[in-house]
Amino acid sequence: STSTPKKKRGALIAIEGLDRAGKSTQCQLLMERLAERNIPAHLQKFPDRATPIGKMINAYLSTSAALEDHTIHLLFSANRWELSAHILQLLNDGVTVVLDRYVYSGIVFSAAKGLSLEYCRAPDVGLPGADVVLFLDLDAEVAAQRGGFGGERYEVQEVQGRVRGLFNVVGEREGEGRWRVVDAGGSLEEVREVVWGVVEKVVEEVGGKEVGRF
Ligand code: DGP
Ligand code: NA
Ligand code: NA
Repeated sequence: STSTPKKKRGALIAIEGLDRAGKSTQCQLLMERLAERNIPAHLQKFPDRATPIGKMINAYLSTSAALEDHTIHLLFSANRWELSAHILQLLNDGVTVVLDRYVYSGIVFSAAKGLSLEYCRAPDVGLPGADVVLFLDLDAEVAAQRGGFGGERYEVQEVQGRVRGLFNVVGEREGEGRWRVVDAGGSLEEVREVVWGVVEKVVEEVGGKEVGRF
């Protein structure tokens, strides 16, 4: 072909799991590894508590504000939408984006309160689709023993147990190609190497493929 080769896009990597599964630590370790390999990368945490919507979410999570279930659900989704154009831009500029939680947390934490899975996924439909989701899987009891949960809403073992079951339901729908279950019960180094083994391939493979949509 005579056209100039298209610049390789970045990969969209979502890290999911229960509270205390080690997501934020693994995101940090992954960012370090990407930097070592000279792969341009950006870390985006959800919820992003810095925006005006994020401040409302923070007030809800810290239990200083009460919000009706559908209302807070839509705010979490709006928080992802308000950052979606930026994420898309980064990906198309060749930057790999690592997400510390994404639409999957969005679905399961609200579904754990009794909202239907169909309702819960609807507002996120159309967001940039993750190329791969690493689900850091941990028994809710083990999670609770890891220095204990903080005092935020949802950080109780019973809720986390329901959330874990729902993550597995949602993961089955996503299929093995996209959804990778990682045993988060191992050491930091063990988990880091499993995560890297998956991410290295995905970053290589996304190549000329367009960014998908959730
Ligand atoms: P973190 O900042 O990662 O500790 O997450 C805050 C809490 O909010 C955590 O318990 C998971 C939950 N959460 C994250 N995203 C969503 C979402 O989109 N919807 C709901 N309902 N909860 C979420
Ligand atoms: Na938390
Ligand atoms: Na975290």
